[in-house]
Amino acid sequence: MSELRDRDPVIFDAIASERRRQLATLELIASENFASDAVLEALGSVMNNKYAEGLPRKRYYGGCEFVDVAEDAALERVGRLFGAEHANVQAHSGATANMAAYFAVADAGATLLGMSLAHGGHLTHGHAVSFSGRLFKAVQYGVRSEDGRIDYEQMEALAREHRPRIIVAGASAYPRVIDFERFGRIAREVGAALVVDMAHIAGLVAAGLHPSPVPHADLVTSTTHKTLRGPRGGFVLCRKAHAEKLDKTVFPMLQGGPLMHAIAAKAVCFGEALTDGFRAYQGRVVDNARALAASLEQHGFDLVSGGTDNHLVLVDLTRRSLTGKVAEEALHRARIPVNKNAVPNDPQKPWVTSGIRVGTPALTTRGFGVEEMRLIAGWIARVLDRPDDTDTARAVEREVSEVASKFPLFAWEPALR
Ligand code: DSN
Repeated sequence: MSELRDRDPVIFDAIASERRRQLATLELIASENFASDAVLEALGSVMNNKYAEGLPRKRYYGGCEFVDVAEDAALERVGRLFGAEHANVQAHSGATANMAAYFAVADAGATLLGMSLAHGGHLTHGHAVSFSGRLFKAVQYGVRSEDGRIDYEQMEALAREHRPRIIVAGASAYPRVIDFERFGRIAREVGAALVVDMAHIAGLVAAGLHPSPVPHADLVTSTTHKTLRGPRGGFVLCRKAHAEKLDKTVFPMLQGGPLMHAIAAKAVCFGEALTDGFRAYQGRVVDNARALAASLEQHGFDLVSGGTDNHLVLVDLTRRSLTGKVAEEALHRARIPVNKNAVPNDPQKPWVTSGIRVGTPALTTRGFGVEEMRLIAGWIARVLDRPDDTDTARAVEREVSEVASKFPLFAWEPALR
């Protein structure tokens, strides 16, 4: 870091401040995590300097023998981790991974059936402002209002009515197990390709704590930085039959040069995810989410679907006459980052919302356990009981800081980055 301090103090200070922020706050944003020092070392390496369009041993540039080692390792490890027939690890992000998966099996103008963002899906599953809603004819399914669970009957009826080319399963704010087998059955019945976006739950799937989509889907997409705890980026798994089309869709159709430093870091992440320690970590993520959900309920919060099976909890603030925006800002003042999130049938606009989404992957990486989850639920309740009261926020912030200072960024790694 000293080189950076001398050459660019503005950016050095911004990074130092961000590091302090990450240490001093209780990160509850469900899609965030803390990558290991080994991942960050690969990410900040000279592999950044190499152009390598193509695939290992089939590149458009010379001098690729060492980046090939990294990409081969990433491909072998991710294949072993998820039991996939084929993988492509070059997608720059989850959105690009989804785009590549869709265009591997469909052309623009095809019908795509995905879960509505307003019900816990994702922008790239057919929302009008995303490429997925602009280039495809999007049809959207959601969750049942009575129990917050995916409305499989609605999804199947829409599939039979619209005969989509693509059915997308997967979510960014859904706390329950997803029945990928059922999605696979209806996809086969209507002649659709099933694309599963497992970005949020990839770590749980790797650890065997959520049923795998791989046996049921034509293509599976993911990011590497959420529960998987790697560098920011994406990847796609698929059946052999789609392999050639997928690779050609990632490059040259959608992307140029792959980010070889990110691919090296993905290889490190997949290697970590193959360990027993990672599986144990995912178990703690789920235990912590259950404890957090139970404590929040004890404090009188309404939870969408009444609880959680995975790493996240969706809190419905409607009965408290609170918006997600107000809650997010109040918790931010107490150093508890969360994100405002729409709840099913939310009357508020997307930048206001009636809920917050909280998740346990990041704090579990830091070593937080069930006891701390109970403390956190109590702090959330205190702040949200009096969201405008700065004295309460300050008092909670002091307690947060005391607990945060007891946990290094990585429970399993003494070095702080
Ligand atoms: N932005 C991610 C999330 O927070 O879930 C999804 O892309």
